[in-house]
Amino acid sequence: MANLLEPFMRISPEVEAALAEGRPVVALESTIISHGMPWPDNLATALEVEGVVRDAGAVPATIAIIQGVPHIGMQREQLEHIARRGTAVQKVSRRDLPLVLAKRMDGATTVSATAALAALAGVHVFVTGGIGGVHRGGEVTMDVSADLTELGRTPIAVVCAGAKSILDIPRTLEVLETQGVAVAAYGTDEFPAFFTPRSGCKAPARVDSAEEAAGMLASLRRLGLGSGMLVAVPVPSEHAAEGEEVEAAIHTALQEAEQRGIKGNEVTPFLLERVRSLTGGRSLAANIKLVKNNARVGAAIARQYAAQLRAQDRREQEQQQQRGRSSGKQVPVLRSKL
Ligand code: PSU
Ligand code: MN
Repeated sequence: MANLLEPFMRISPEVEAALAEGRPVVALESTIISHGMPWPDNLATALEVEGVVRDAGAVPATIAIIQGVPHIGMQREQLEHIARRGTAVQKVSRRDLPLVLAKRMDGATTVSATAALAALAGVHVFVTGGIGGVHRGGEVTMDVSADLTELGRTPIAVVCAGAKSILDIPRTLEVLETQGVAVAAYGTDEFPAFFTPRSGCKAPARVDSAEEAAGMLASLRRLGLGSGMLVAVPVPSEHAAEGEEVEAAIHTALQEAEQRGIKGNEVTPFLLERVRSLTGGRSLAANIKLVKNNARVGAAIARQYAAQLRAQDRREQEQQQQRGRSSGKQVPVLRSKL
């Protein structure tokens, strides 16, 4: 099936078929593969997370840029290419998209670029590990991840485990509010802090099921606000990393970043890598478990969302048919296929 966005974007046949039929699709990012985890765990995790999404009844759409073309849904060889090259691949946030496309470069997309591309392709549920946020000291440096402003302008539900405490979590929540992002913690009142369910910050809202989260997404889309939402899933307690050990590693990593003058888009990858090596890889194990848990929840939300759109289509068609008998009007385009 020809795609209107070709050749600017390539949607895999599997993803395209699912979208055309209104079946659930879950977007996945690729910076977590290139910059968030080391080879070969990164490839293994990327494939396993896709498997979790499939097993939960949705189609995974991992997003990355290959020779200047955004791919929505990747072949195994393409994933392996990004995973092997690791940090040599350009990290691509929204601002980097024009350059990477124009120069026909490869790129691993962050939450911001992934969300933008997913929404263009018609995918409205997106799973990741942790989102970017306001960095500690961000009130001075203004280092605020483009992930936050993206959520303010893109109608998508991002499912994550909250934000790592390498970030300033209270200010991250403030910016999300300013951006108009609907933030809900999943099954808890507290906003989770990635490795631990506790951040000390109350979540602005709470949902207790995939159905409730999907209901929020459906409302947000129906209103046409154009902004997005964040579903923050706490790490299951059996996988929570030792809080104190990770906190100590984060403290050391932050000091090192400061001493070495790490700036801009290198800050997050530097901190993630230092925390991983300072905890002897234990944080990586927790990281992998938690992304898979998010994938299960995200796939369930995508399924519920698809079911809600289908139910809405049916209701509207019935109403239209009733009205149509008297006025002869056309039946509207199916909402589940938009
Ligand atoms: N936080 C994590 N793991 C990650 C990232 C953040 O715990 O892999 C990645 C995501 O791709 C996120 C990006 O979108 O880092 C944010 O980078 P920055 O802080 O430069 O905006
Ligand atoms: Mn930054």
